[in-house]
Amino acid sequence: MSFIKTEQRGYTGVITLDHSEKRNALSEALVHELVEALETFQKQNVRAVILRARPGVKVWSAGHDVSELPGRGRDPLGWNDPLRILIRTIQECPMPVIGMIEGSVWGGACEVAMACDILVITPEVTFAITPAKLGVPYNIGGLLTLLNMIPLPIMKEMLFTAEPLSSDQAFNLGIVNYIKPAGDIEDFVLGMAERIATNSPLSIGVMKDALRLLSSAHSVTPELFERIQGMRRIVYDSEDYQEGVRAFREKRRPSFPGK
Ligand code: KGJ
Ligand code: KGJ
Repeated sequence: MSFIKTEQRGYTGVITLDHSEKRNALSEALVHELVEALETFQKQNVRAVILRARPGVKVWSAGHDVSELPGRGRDPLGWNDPLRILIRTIQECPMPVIGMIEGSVWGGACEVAMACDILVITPEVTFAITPAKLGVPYNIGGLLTLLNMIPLPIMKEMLFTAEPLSSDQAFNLGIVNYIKPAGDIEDFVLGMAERIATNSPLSIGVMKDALRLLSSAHSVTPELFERIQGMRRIVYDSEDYQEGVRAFREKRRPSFPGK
């Protein structure tokens, strides 16, 4: 079964998320296809990638596949979790990835968007980061992806309320590059990708990697790392985590005991 569609137009590779039944949730299977598509594009000398969903969707992606979150007591966002693999693949791929976004963007899908190099969105787009609705402790690398894009007070508001950020706010904060009407966005993004493709891919790839390395150049001591991991563990060991994931599966509001 295929959860994405891919197309190559000259030097531009287009990946379309195509699993509307599950609102393009980032399941292991979907992420596997996405990672493979990016690797194939790289081999085929693609110079710019567009990551999009089907035209007109209400949900660009619902984020982490909640049905695949592990039970209580295991890190839900460990190093080999599909979301973590996808984020690293986008960040480490030498071609610029343009996120072309229509519809709402949830949880880990916000991080996928923020891992893209350039964002072009339609006016209806919203971004909501929702681990607090599930009792999930977001991981350190993931927080850093977001922190590199979103000012701290806004990020705190998003994480603590789990409410959506509008397209206008995202644009005014410099999180997204352009807002374009749905009728124009495709031509605009394809044009940008073509212009990127006329420039030196070597120069671009090295600058992208250098920016990634520089923007993650925070020194974390082993003690600090272990301290944060220890704090996160309290959360994924908790009744809150169990309740959050169970409530999602049972399609009801969670009631968090706070322990
Ligand atoms: N994971 C797994 N399945 C999902 C997810 C998801 N994230 N989102 C939706 N689905 C499934 C539903 O369970 C339904 O399955 C189907 O997709 C359509 O969803 O019952 P089934 O048909 O078998 P639904 O809810 O009926 O669609 P809409 O009414 O259109 O609502 C779309 C929404 C995106 C608003 C809604 O599905 C929703 O709120 N989804 C969860 C969004 C969310 O909070 N995602 C963040 C997940 N967490 C993270 O990514 C992370 C990393 N985290 O730390 O928390
Ligand atoms: N270096 C050396 N010579 C230059 C440069 C330059 N950056 N820019 C212009 N010239 C020379 C041209 O070769 C002409 O010399 C003259 O200045 C007038 O330029 O043929 P000559 O008369 O002996 P031109 O192109 O006839 O003038 P305009 O038609 O008025 O155009 C002006 C422009 C600024 C648009 C055009 O010259 C241009 O595109 N220049 C290059 C701009 C550019 O890309 N600069 C970035 C260089 N790279 C970097 O700074 C870095 C650090 N980098 O990493 O890439």
